[in-house]
Amino acid sequence: MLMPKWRYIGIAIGCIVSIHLLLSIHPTYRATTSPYRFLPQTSSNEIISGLPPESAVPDVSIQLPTADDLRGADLSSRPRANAVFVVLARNSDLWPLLESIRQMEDRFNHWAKYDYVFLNEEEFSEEFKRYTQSLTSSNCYYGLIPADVWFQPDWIDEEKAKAAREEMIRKKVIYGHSVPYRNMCRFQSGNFFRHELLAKYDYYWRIEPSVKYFCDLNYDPFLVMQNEKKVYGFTLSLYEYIETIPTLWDSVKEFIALHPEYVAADNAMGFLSQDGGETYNKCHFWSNFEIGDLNFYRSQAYLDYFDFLDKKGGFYYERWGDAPIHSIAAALFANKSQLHWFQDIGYRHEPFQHCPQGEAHTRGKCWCDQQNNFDFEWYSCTNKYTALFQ
Ligand SMILES: Nc1nc2c(ncn2[C@@H]2O[C@H](COP(=O)(O)OP(=O)(O)OP(=O)(O)O)[C@@H](O)[C@H]2O)c(=O)[nH]1
Ligand SMILES: *[C@@H]1O[C@H](CO)[C@@H](O)[C@H](O)[C@H]1NC(C)=O
Ligand SMILES: [Mg+2]
Repeated sequence: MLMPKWRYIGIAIGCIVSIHLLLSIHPTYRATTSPYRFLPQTSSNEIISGLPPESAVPDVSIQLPTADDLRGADLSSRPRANAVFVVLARNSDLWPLLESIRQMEDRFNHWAKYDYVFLNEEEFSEEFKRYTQSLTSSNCYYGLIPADVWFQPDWIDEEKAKAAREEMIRKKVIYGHSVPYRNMCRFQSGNFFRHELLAKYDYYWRIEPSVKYFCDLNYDPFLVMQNEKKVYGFTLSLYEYIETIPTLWDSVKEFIALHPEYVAADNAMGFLSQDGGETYNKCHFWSNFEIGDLNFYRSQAYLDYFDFLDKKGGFYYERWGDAPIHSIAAALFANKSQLHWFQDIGYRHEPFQHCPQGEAHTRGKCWCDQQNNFDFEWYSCTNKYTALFQ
């Protein structure tokens, strides 16, 4: 009988040898020249239970270091993306926002060390700057949004906009009364990526106040975006309130009739429509979480698309949200393989959450209840996403 100590050492050596064998035959690993050891890629599929067949969700070559690889490792020369966290916020959002930032630091950014850009149509207070910067060792930049890209444009007929707001109040549409909310939606739809503080970056991850990040992230999702040429990453999807977008789809159809060349060959129309584009099923990725390619928004296709929609006035005559605006563009102007469901990022924005299932939950040391998971609830659209790959 071996002494317990020797038994552990034996097991440890056994593990190292078998991991080494596994890695040495794995192409992703062989191609990697990284300062820390990577585990082989995980099929996105094996981390969820009760889901459609193996091939349902595209395989992603996520390179996964273990938590131990990261602890104390020298990551200074690790592969990085040119990426940034983007936070649109008011000074009054400070405290709920700190909850989100603190979690992002604890779960991911303490080792990844990406910058933050904070944007506001008013000057950020000294207090806001001090407390946000105090939570991170990364660079924080604070930008003022120019009035002409924030406020309701002069060419909007205020009488008509006001009548629309009053109608929405009557119908009890959430934020239906609010002009600032509409300014926010329009800015997030068509202008955030043009802010000068974002000019030097290629990828962004949006953070909102009062959200939760449940799991440790031991790989860099920005590198997934970059290596796989993804343009849009999400965790949650759902149906939009039709009262907020009654004429949006007609406008989109008009636009793509004018510009069929912008529609990607292998697009994700099936996520948006069950009749080949005739009607919109109201599905969208929930944009309070999004990891995206800024150059996608800077493309002529997106700029023309936003401009066309903006001229329709629907941000003010209705209450078009940035979630359907981003989602429709990503689904139509990119190939479906360029959308990515970040299944292993546990996330909550009231009142819904995505909780990683099975092995991913363990690997991420997630603290969400796996039973509390919106993915395949009736009001989720994620089954329309997975169906794209069946
Ligand atoms: N600077 C600024 N930021 C805003 C304004 N309105 C909203 N935001 C920010 O824009 C993002 C979206 O606003 P939210 O109020 O969270 O909207 P929502 O997620 O649809 O609704 P909630 O359920 O209330 O979270 C958040 O990051 C807010 O901090 C505004 O008037 N000015
Ligand atoms: C989509 O894929 C096709 C090949 O299937 C390719 O020709 C095209 O350039 C891709 N479109 C985009 C927007 O990447
Ligand atoms: Mg919010």
